[in-house]
Amino acid sequence: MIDLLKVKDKNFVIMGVANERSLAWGVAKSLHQAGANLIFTYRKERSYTKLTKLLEKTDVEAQQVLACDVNDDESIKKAFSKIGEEAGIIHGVVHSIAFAHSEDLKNNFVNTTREGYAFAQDTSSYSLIAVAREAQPFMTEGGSIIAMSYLGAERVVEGYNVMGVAKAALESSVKYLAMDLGSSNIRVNAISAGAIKTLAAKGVPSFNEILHKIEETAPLKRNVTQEEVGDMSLAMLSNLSRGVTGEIVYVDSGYNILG
Ligand code: 1JT
Repeated sequence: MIDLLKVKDKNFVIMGVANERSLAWGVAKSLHQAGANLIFTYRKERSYTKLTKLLEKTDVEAQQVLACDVNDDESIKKAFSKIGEEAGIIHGVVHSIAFAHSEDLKNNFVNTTREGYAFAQDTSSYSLIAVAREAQPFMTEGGSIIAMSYLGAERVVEGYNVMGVAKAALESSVKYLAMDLGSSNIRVNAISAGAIKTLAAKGVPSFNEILHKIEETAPLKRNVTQEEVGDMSLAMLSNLSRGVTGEIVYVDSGYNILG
């Protein structure tokens, strides 16, 4: 078969696998099927344990597994210099990281605290800029960076609150980064994924309602899967999307087009 993807034996950094349901794990599975080399970063010890178990029980292999705390510039610098040392060239980065205090997703948006706002922005949005800056020196053959977003960035989705504002900043950052890094042939895009039951969605009281509404009303009349997000991510990381940058690509059964 002709190799249209051109990801085989290339090096991809995947940030944000917390467990089997993580979107980042979906991306890992798709990249692995296509023959890519995978480098994982984690923050929590718990995520490291889960990731190790996933790597044991599947045929997905890791070239490297490193700690990286995206709230800490030094930690990001250290992780990427270790990756650069061992892998040499980085061809792609998957940013699948977001966090906010649970009270900021439960309370009314008007009660968002200054600290909660800053924390959501720092973890979920600024981190992409810091990661792109540290990855760039190693992306000497050009490449692709993707981030994960959600419809709540542009529309009011009840309860998404401070995360919606953080994702709005993330989507805008994708566009400014695409402009900056374009001359190095590094593309930057976001996937706006439909609602999927991940660890992040746990504890969202209205989540089942959201899933049902999508089944009833979205053009495809069903919810999307982690694998579908993984496959579009693969496309955005691959040579197939070489003319696309600064874009927000929806993998959401078409739900976002509804009026
Ligand atoms: C975070 C959380 C980021 C949940 C997220 C997320 N991106 C998507 N989701 C799922 C979701 C969450 C809510 C929602 C709709 C979808 C939680 C931890 C912080 C990061 O509201 C209707 C709240």
